[in-house]
Amino acid sequence: MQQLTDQSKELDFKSETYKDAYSRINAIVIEGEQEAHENYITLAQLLPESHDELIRLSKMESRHKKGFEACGRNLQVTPDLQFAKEFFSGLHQNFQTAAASGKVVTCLLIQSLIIECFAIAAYNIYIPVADDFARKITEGVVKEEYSHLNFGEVWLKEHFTEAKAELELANRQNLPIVWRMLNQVEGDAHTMAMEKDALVEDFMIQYGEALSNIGFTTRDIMRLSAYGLIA
Ligand code: Y39
Ligand code: FE
Ligand code: FE
Repeated sequence: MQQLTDQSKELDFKSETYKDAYSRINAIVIEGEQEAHENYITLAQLLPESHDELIRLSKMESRHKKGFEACGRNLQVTPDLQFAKEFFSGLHQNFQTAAASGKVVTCLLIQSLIIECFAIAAYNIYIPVADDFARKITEGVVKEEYSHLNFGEVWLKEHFTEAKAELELANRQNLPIVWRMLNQVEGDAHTMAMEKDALVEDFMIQYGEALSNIGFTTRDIMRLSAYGLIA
């Protein structure tokens, strides 16, 4: 007999209300995994010494995408991919611009820190309130997202002194975008029993820990995190 949390008892995965919210959140995750796949291919070109490792990560991202497409089909939901493309356009644009000028530090901050922490927070909060099919898929995916975050942490830690100023600027330019993204999906996330407060808390814990592992002091982390608030 399956154990149900208080929250998941109230969820009707087949209701039109749930499926409507799912059409956007599922699309965001599918589009996010697709862009992550492309971003790691770009990073593989920018970092020839880590080429094979990054191609391996890019392949994981396309498997994640397939998994989440199956979650949508399982609930008979058509993902709103147009909405999702627009949702990611700010971070997408900033990643493309940075890649075009060889700014690998900015690319790593956007994909391997910000987007991975966003994914880890969202997946951790989703798992306890997901349908059985999606929960199993998401549990497998989130484990791999930690390894993607770890790649960024290790590389940036090794290059911390030279990377510090670029990281600060990239944080300032991209963290407010994440806050706006969260505000945009607050209502749909709520419909799926994922509370914004919990998403923000989990994101800040992951992101703060990552900055600490890279070499930032607590004081730096407070300052860097504060830029999220000006969204
Ligand atoms: O590295 C990855 O696999 C990340 C691209 C995937 C994106 C996940 C984005 C999740 C945001 C969901 C927002 C729900 C409230
Ligand atoms: Fe992924
Ligand atoms: Fe990832």
